[in-house]
Amino acid sequence: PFLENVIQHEQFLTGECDTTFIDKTPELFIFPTRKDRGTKMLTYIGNTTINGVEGTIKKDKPHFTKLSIPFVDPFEEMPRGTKQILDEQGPEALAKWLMEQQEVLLTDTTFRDAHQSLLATRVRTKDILQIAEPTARLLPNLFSVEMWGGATFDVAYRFLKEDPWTRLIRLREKMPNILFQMLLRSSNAVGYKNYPDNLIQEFVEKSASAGIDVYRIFDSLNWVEGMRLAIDSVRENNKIAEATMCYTGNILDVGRKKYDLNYYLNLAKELEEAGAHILGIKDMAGLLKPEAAYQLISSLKDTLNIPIHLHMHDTSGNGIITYARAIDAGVDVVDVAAGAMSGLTSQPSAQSLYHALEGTTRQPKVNVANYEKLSNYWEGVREYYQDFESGMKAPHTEIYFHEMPGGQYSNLKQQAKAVGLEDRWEEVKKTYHQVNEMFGDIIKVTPSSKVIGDMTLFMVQNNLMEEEVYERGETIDFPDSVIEFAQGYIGQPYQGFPEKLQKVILKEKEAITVRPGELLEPVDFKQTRDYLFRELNRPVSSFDVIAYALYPKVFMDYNKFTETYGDVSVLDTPTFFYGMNLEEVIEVEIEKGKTLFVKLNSISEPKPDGTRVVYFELNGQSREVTIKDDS
Ligand code: 3PY
Ligand code: ZN
Repeated sequence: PFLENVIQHEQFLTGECDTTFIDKTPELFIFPTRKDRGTKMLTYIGNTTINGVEGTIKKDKPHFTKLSIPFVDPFEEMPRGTKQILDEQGPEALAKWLMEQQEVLLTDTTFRDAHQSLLATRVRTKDILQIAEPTARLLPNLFSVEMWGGATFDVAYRFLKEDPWTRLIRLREKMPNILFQMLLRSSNAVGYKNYPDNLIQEFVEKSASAGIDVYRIFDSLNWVEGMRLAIDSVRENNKIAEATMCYTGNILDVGRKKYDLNYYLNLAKELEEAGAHILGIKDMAGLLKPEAAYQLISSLKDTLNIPIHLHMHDTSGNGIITYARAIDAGVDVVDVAAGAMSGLTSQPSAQSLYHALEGTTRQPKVNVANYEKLSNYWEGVREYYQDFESGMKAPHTEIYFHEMPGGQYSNLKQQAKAVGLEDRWEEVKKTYHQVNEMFGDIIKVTPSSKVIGDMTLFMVQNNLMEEEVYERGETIDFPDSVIEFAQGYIGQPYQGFPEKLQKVILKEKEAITVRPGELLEPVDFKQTRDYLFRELNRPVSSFDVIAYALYPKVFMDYNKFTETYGDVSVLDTPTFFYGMNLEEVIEVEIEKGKTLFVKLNSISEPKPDGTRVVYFELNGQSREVTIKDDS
């Protein structure tokens, strides 16, 4: 632990250590007390068996078929990939290389957006890690793998009870050849509000050192002022700034002027001037129609000197045609997911696109048979997460009407259900459209989409009509996110706020027009570290400090959880979600080379105090834990 403490120490990491370093850092000599990992783990399994896990339906653990992990030879040399181009030649050379390729390149989003959009972001590190090396070896020609950022960071701590930094570091070890890409919400980082500038800079620096190469940087209102700091930070770290415009509306609709072709061309030019190595187009809801894609990409190709990377969701079912037209127009990279994790609210399928482009000069250079093998693996894994499926069974063209982002659809449906609006889902979608109009037709993506979503549920729940919002606004307590939006705390919408509505929401409150980050006190990292060290009584890394600064409560709850239950990331996913069935035996590798065998023997009837005793065998020895039955 001493060595671990030292190498994580901020001063040590800066390299400014002399012989007084050890004297001045007595905390390095405090080691965490060794707790009984076995008991903690049995407590988690016992509790999950009896009480279930938030978000899943409590039931006996279903039978799952064995996962098929494609065989790859770990002793063979790792094939070279885009990561080597970046590391050896830098981001500009990588961008130039990209423009020189004849075929379209692919970003695989299976590790991030695909499961964020299909399975409420619940895919655990264990399931990603064991397919990481096969992916690196079987698909070395990918442009990048999107595997971090967006909601994955928060959900890892909050629901999966695992550390997202560990996911990044361990995946990096397994995949040294392909660029790692993340989604960065500019001044919202991987959170839902604006953070101080120094936190954004620190986040970029530390994530870059831990392994991120490509940053897809967007602002939820397409407000370039809100993106500059993130773009500059990425450039300073010699990584790839993929400055991104979010696509909304429909440039083919001549009646809808706000977001027309010129709007996007001007925005793209501004982003190029702001330092983008690549221009990202983020069609978070899947609204870009095929002909619109052709016109947009063709015009951008005439306007820009940087490559273009297109991201979309396949909710309408038109994803592949849109991609095909975008590819005809010269797009350089598109986002796809492994077949079994593609389609609907996720990205279009990699294999479908491959076959769709047969006979053209731009067919991607990936081995489609290898993609099928990886896809088979994901088909099995997806079963584990069946309780998180949204229930959408077929393409939804109504997306063109409500414009809800792929990642929000299942989430909002869950939220609506939680507040008893399950039967009024149709009304919710209509109101979502109406609220967008009330707000002046804004870009809708995290966190601005949350503002629209919160206002929508608020209006439906309270049976509020639009006129009533204006008439009775003085007496209405609007949701916090809506007030913050009207205050300018998530940035400035294109063409401003609708004045009347803003006034009603703000009441006595003032609105700002500057970048919120300018007004926020910088984070004191040293003080935060000291505080965490005292509270957690364990070595504190820079990663912990950032996580705490982003979401203090979520991070502290996560730590409290691990104090009680230990590191549950080592459990297989069915056990993590459903606990164990009677007489079942599982193997848990708690660290490399150290495996525990766990058998669940029996569970007692509840005692008068509501507890049950759960009887296990741990490596052949009887063990019992007492669990409160919450039912
Ligand atoms: C995110 O911000 O997490 C998104 O995926 C938005 O589309
Ligand atoms: Zn997306």
